[in-house]
Amino acid sequence: MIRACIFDLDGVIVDTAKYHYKAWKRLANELGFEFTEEDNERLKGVSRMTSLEILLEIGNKKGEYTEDEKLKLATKKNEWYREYITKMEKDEILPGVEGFLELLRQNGVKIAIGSASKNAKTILERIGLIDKFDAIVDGTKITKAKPDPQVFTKAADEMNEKYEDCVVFEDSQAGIDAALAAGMKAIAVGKPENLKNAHKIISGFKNKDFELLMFD
Ligand code: GL1
Ligand code: MG
Repeated sequence: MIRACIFDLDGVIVDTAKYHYKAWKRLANELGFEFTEEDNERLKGVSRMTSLEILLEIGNKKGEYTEDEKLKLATKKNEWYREYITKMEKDEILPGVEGFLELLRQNGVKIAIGSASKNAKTILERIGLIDKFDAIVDGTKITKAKPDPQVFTKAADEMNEKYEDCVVFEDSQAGIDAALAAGMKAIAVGKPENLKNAHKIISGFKNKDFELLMFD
């Protein structure tokens, strides 16, 4: 019996994945290499500094920067990213999300955010969803990034729910792996070719009913 749903933020609740991509691509281009959408799949769900490491590996620039320089590069990316998100409007909430959250509420299912992003609260405030969740676990509260299950187990703990009674909604492979490692159900949001091993896969929340939370 599912008692709680834990949502990733970027690419699940709101289409900020495109802004992360835009900002990382801008950084890659400035460093002199290309960064494709396919490359970007490897960064999804991953923390800021690990994302930078993967990006530098893609550009064959690993080992070229000191820790201090890397911190500056990540900060620059974050400043660009924040420029994009501070202009975001409520209409950037992905289709069907608000209705689905409401449906869960009406059926007594708890809801949480489990995101690697340190900008999660800024975004939730911006789109007017900050008060909707029973727990918000973001990049400021965790020490281990997805695919480690910490972000999701912490969310379940904050809601006082058992891991096996939780379902995670994720658009990244690292996030699906994290949910499975926590012993939770995983529902992938996106394209099957990018997302393996989830219990279910959906393209979005439009017209989704309570049956989505039924598993054999
Ligand atoms: C970090 C990374 C992003 C993305 C998010 C998780 O966000 O920088 O590329 O992987 O985690 O969705 P942030 O920089 O906002 O902490
Ligand atoms: Mg995501």
